[in-house]
Amino acid sequence: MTLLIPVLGDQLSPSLASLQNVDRKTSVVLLMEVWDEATYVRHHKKKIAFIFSAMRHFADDLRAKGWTVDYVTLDAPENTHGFTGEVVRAAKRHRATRIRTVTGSEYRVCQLQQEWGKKAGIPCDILEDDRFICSRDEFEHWAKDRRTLRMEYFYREMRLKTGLLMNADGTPAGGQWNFDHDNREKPAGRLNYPSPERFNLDDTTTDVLKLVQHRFGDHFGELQPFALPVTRHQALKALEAFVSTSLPDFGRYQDAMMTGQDYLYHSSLSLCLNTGLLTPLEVCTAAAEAYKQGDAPINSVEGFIRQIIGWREYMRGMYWRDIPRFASRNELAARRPLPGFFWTGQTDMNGLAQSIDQTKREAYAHHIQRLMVLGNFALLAGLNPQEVSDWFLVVYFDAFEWVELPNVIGMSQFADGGKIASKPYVGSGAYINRMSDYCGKCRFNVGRKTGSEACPFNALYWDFLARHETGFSHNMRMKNMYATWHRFSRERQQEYRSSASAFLETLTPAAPGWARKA
Ligand code: FAD
Ligand code: DLZ
Repeated sequence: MTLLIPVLGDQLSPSLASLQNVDRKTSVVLLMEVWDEATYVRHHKKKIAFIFSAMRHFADDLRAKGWTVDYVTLDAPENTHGFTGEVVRAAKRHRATRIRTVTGSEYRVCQLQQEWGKKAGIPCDILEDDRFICSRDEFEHWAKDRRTLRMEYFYREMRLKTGLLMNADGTPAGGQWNFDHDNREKPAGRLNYPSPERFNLDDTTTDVLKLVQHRFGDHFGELQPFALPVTRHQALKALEAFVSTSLPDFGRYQDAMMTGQDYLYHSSLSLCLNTGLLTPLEVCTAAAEAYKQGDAPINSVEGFIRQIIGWREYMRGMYWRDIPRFASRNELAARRPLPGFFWTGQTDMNGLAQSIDQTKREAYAHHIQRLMVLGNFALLAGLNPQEVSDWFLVVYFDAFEWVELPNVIGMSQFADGGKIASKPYVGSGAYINRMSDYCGKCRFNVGRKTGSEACPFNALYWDFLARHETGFSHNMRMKNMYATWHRFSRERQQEYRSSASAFLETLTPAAPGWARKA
């Protein structure tokens, strides 16, 4: 009687359902480094290194707790380089009589898991992933029969369910559910910015870095320096450091962008959350505790908790409602190829250049850089959402399809026709100038509206609204934008549109093969 327990690269939680209530003496945990997963898109080098190192450390932690672990490295001679092949091989190797696994976070992987039992010729139990706060069934129950599925109402349900930031009488702490309106400050340059907790390399990570440089050296991004948390212990230290140093100012500077400040007051905990080194509930509980102790204000703590029990859980629910169709949605019929500068960072638009440069170095950009610089540009320029989505899936250390896709196709590119966002997230150069210091150092002039010296975001913004007027003019949240557009003279409108066309003509498509093998 041997139970085989395959654990996937984003299931690195001691609390994982498949590891509970089983006899360790008759079980073998299987972790697999496989080429198929490392290359189905050509992930950023840092992301692969992080996942392999975290997997290897997780295996060591399990062994120290008395588990038998079979760890298949990428270089193992017989490695079939696919999940199914490795599960079948391990089932034979250990004469397994049963497989027990937690459902994959991505549709593609779940499809593979369905075959495991049949291919290995033994029963395979697929358990629910209970590390999320809202189960897929519970989300479906919330969503069915609703006309619109806005995050805010879902979030309130999650506040009630978890009791986070709730008063004893069922009212929200601080008297409001949402403090977003307090969270839009641009920091003055003189502030001392905190840095996220970073960690020294050990032998395991050093080996992984060599492997990644050797096998994935031609992937996007910089591998070194590498100092990410790769164990649960380090992830807990990173959480502690965030709560004590950054959380107090997280709220007011949440939307700000500053040259040379890659993280500002953001947590960069997404990679720990998405791989299971931390659970969403423990992260939120730590933040709520800081509020209770008077160490962080309500606008910061509420804003932070909303991102996790609100947006993160909601995105997962929306992903499972629409996948596999989600991946190919293109409701705005955007067809322009992704420009090459997304990969090289070589553009005169400073906000884009800065955001791409830090993405290359860190495999990280914070939410507003992703949404209002990179995503905003892609949407305004009418870039093909599937190419945009592939780019986002490759470049960020936290990018897993279940969370990347709804953020890109839904929230950022409006390619789902508005199921996630009630209006497109678009802004002209004025928005970027208000929230960052990028424009002062840009060769384009953010104050100029049209012409070759003007910030391209300005003409692209009006051109986007004009292109999609039929679709959006009835949207009440866009009424003011269209009212302004219609106050412009015909000539001025034409100038915006010609300026946008002239700019779009200058874009050179990316060479094939950056995101997926050509
Ligand atoms: P913080 O600002 O510190 O926020 C705390 C946590 O809240 C994050 O760690 C994350 O777990 C969660 N969170 C915040 N916003 C969102 C959101 N919109 N959806 C889901 N969770 C959220 N997030 C990913 O985890 N993976 C992705 O691949 C991803 N792709 C994105 C693509 C686009 C175009 C956009 C606009 C957003 C994307 N996000 C993604 C959401 C968000 O930008 C990141 O979660 C966040 O920037 C991670 O940095 P952080 O940990 O410092 O976040
Ligand atoms: C992203 C990734 C990478 C790069 N490599 C592996 C791997 O070698 N082994 C593994 O178990 N998981 C990897 N992952 C994560 C998977 O692609 C996928 O996101 C999860 O298995 C979904 O549950």
